[in-house]
Amino acid sequence: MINAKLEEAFNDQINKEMYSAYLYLAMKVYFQECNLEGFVNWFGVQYQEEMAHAMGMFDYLSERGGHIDLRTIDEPEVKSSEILGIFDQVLEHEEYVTSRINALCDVADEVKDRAALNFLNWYIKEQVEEEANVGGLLAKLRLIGEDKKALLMLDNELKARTFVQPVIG
Ligand code: OFO
Repeated sequence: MINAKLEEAFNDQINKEMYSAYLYLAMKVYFQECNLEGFVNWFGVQYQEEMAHAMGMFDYLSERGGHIDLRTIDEPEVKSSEILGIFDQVLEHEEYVTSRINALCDVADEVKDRAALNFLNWYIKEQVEEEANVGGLLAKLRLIGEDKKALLMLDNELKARTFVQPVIG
């Protein structure tokens, strides 16, 4: 049976992963309204990934005999109406999620749950990848600046991203 404090931390993180999905869905709406299909696709995949992260923890908590407590998901706020500003927010959000995963690991460490720490290693690696991907996109967007042709080329590139169901844990 999972420790109650760790169970609470997992439930909180499930909610945060679902919020991430909801935030990226709101960003997808923004790009739909700009008719930038590649960015729409990118955020659609991002949404699917976040839901997979949430469900990975959902399934794990269930496997460990924990109680899953589904909570209210906050309304997502897209803070900028500029593409660069939106990606700045994505990076800031991912850095926040990384800090929350680290905090979840701290709880697993505190209650000496080695199995949970082992499971959470997947999320640690995933966050490194997520931050690197978004950082790379931000660097490209900075290079592009006001060049609309280059932006359309990047949009075209982003159409190729596909969702691959991750094997978590
Ligand atoms: Fe779930 O990794 Fe992004 O937020």
